[in-house]
Amino acid sequence: MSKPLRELPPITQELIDASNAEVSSALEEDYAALERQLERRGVLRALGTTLDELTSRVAELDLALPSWGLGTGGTRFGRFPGPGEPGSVFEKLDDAAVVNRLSGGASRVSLHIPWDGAEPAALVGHAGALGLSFDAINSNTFQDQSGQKLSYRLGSLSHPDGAVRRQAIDHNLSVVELGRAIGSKALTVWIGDGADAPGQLHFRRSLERVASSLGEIHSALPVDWRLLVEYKPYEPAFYASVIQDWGTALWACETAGDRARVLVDLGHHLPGANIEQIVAYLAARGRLGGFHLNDSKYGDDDVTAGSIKPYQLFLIFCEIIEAEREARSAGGALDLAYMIDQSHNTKDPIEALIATVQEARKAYARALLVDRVRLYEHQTACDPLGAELLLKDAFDIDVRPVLAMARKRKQAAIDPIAVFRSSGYRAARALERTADRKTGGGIV
Ligand code: LRH
Ligand code: MN
Repeated sequence: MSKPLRELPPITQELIDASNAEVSSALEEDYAALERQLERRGVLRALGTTLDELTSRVAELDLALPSWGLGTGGTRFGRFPGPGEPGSVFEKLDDAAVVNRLSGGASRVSLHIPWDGAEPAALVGHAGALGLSFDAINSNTFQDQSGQKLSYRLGSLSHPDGAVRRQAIDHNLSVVELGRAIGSKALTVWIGDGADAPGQLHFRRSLERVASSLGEIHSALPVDWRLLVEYKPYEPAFYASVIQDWGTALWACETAGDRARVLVDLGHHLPGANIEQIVAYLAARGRLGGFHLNDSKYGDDDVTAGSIKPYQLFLIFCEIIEAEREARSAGGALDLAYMIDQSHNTKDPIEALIATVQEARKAYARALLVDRVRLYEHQTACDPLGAELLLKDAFDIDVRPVLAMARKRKQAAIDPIAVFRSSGYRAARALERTADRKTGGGIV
């Protein structure tokens, strides 16, 4: 009999059940109405599925939370810490558990080292008691740590100086060791390496150096691990980034080793980039590793996924489902890492992350409702409007009863944000964590 999960007062199962009891009959009504509508329109019949099957598939979509997204984010112009924000990796895990308990869809956390460095046993123990586990672990050679011998100011895994590359590779290997001890199965590598001026970099040699460094890291990975290589067009480098786009990351992965995969951070694309097309191509090469979900209007804004471009998020999930069908029909499966990477500068991080789980599941549910057979017919018949309207038909379905039912059936909150706000969790943490800071509890 599994040990009951540690409660996070004032967020208790009792509070969730009480809130659900108030809104459950309205949900049942909305769910039944949606089922009748989709049956009348023949949508479920065409897909050969039922609304309950769809709801269980949506409930399986579980996102990994970024440890760094549970505190208040900031920009170079400043950071305005919110009340009761977490001051240690353990307090971040507590808050992550609240997101999971209320949303029913975020049972893993992605750590960033050395930001979250701690004793593996303590991490596993604390997370386990909360019903959490660890997803991909992130290395960091885009900042210098105190006591570090060589600086990453002008590069790390691509640095012309082999000693700097050695130091960066060793850091990644030590992160893998910690990851192995806490149960992670993947290493995420994002490097800020690049140039601020034309002529500063030898493009080809820089790329070859980073691919060889990644190759060394790949060969040291445990056999059941993957290496996730994240690309980014600019920032912190403002003329050229060594791993600037999906093609470069694909090249680096194919050079580094067969368990290297490309990580698609939605914010790491120049305006106008067709991300769903990139996802389709990476999957076709068998090198799609996973996502850092977020949204953006301008640059790498790291705002809440689906808050600016929900249709793009829907189209991305359409390509994921298509790639999954193709992988399954070839006897394989896609094993993607669904992680969030956001910076919450003005929103409560817990609320924003709950909203993100909902937006991702909303996009996924709508994409599951696309009649692919008829879509192929429109594509084969070169009927652009037929194809477009078919996608819009799915996108326009109000799937919120499915999302709420998926939460209810996982004993999560039918209305998670309302429960969080009415719980007073943040105020309670504000009292407790401020007191801790004063008495030196917790890490400032
Ligand atoms: C780089 C990035 C990367 C992380 C960092 C926190 O912009 O997306 O994934 O290491 O944000
Ligand atoms: Mn990222």
